[in-house]
Amino acid sequence: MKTEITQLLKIKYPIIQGGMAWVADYHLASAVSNAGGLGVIGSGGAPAEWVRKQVKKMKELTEKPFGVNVMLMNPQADEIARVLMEEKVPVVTTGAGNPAKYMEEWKKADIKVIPVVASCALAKMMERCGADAVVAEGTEAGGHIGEITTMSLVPQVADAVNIPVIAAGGIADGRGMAAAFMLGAKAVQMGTHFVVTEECNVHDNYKEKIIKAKDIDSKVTGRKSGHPVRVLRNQMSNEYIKKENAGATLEELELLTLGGLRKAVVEGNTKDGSLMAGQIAGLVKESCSCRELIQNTVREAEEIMKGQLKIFEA
Ligand code: TUI
Repeated sequence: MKTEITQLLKIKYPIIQGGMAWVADYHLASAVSNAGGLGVIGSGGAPAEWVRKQVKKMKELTEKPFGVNVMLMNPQADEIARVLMEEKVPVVTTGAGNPAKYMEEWKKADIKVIPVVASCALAKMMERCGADAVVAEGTEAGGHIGEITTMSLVPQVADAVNIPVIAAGGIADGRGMAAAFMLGAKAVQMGTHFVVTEECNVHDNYKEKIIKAKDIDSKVTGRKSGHPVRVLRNQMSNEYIKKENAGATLEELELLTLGGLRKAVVEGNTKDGSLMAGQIAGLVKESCSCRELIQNTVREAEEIMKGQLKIFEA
């Protein structure tokens, strides 16, 4: 399955693994890269030296291309940006902000830069700054999100820029991948489905919550504070939304989410933790290896695209 993205990133399949904070460490990312996708280490709110160690481990475990995601609200983002150049990381993705100030240096260091965007305006600005591609992430995604759905965002971004577009948000199988191609994407980024893979080291309780989730089980916290985050519904999200609607202060609300992702990923605390996951969690029914997930997704997408005319036969 050759596309502009497989050629740009020198990977076998046009599947990028979302660089999920706390979730996507070198274990998951190396399994994805070794299976022919692009594994991405999620640096989230971690310190720069943690990122350097992760990258070194990654290099020991794979000779394939890989990436690191920089979460731009991290107070250590500047230091991390430097570590990625020093370690000659092949690909950088960014999230939750505007990476313009790093782009020139990253490009000089020969890094492929792929910002995650939730609007055409940021996509166009990133193209002007020299981005190699963009991930257009719809509001169906888990974690920190924008407002526009994948179905509306991807074709608009594809028309707005000349660099290749990667679709994200609501994609967990070959049907989603085929749909993304129809909308103009040249690859997909998946997060939620990779959380439940065998190589992903999150607590089993977190995986089980995703596997048991139904279509309507995700909720968005923080809409009022301007930092909307999609999580699986639990005691924390219920309380958060109740307090948010009652006009609680930001400080009060922040107390509820403080360290929430760590609680979910490390402790398996499904009551108070932030179980970040996308709306597509309801489709995720079982765990498998990263290789199986990637190959099944690609096979299903290819079969659908070959059989497209059948849609009109009924
Ligand atoms: O970044 C993500 N998803 C994330 S980051 C994250 S870590 C976190 N932990 C606790 C609380 C909050 C975050 C969990 N999930 N996705 C990429 C993404 N970027 N989605 C939306 C955006 C985005 C939104 C607004 C990017 C830029 C932007 O505006 C930039 C600007 O300045 O115009």
